[in-house]
Amino acid sequence: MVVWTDFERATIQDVFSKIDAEAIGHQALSRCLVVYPWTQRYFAKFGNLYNAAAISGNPKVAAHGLTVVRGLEKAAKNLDNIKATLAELSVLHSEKLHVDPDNFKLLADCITIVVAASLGSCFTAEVQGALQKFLAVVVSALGKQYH
Ligand code: HNI
Repeated sequence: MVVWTDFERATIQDVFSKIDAEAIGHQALSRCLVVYPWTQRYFAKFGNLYNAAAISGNPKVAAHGLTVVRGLEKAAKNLDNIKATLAELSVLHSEKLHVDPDNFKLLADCITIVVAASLGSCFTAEVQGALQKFLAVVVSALGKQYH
């Protein structure tokens, strides 16, 4: 089981209370689809992903970005049980969506970047450490149901 310090627990809750979930989700998913264009293949039914402007202007990308952050919030509320909390989501990504689990880390890095930009000087090295540890645990949990 993952051990969390009091600082990490408080920081993770603080980050999720400070960020604008809709904006962060939208920006992170848009960035992922632009920086790692192969991730677009999973979102064929979203329609126009032709270039960066089309991606960030696509309402389905915005809506799905928020869905991703809602998933992260659920994990943040269950820090001592992230694996079980995300087990169903892991099965979905593996068995139904067939998402290559390497992509989880790529989206997690985009989330780190947009949270950093949003929090500015509040995003200290210690805050980054806590957030990246949290995201690494989420990435691992999402990959758990892959065989
Ligand atoms: Ni992901 C659906 C959370 C990474 C492709 N994804 C979801 C849902 C959540 C979610 C929540 C909605 C499930 C449901 O409907 O029951 N995804 C997350 C989280 C991460 C993540 C927390 C990592 C931080 N997903 C990824 C990545 C890809 C991805 C990296 C592909 C590159 N996800 C999808 C697709 C769907 C999806 C595709 C279905 C979308 C739809 O609308 O049908």
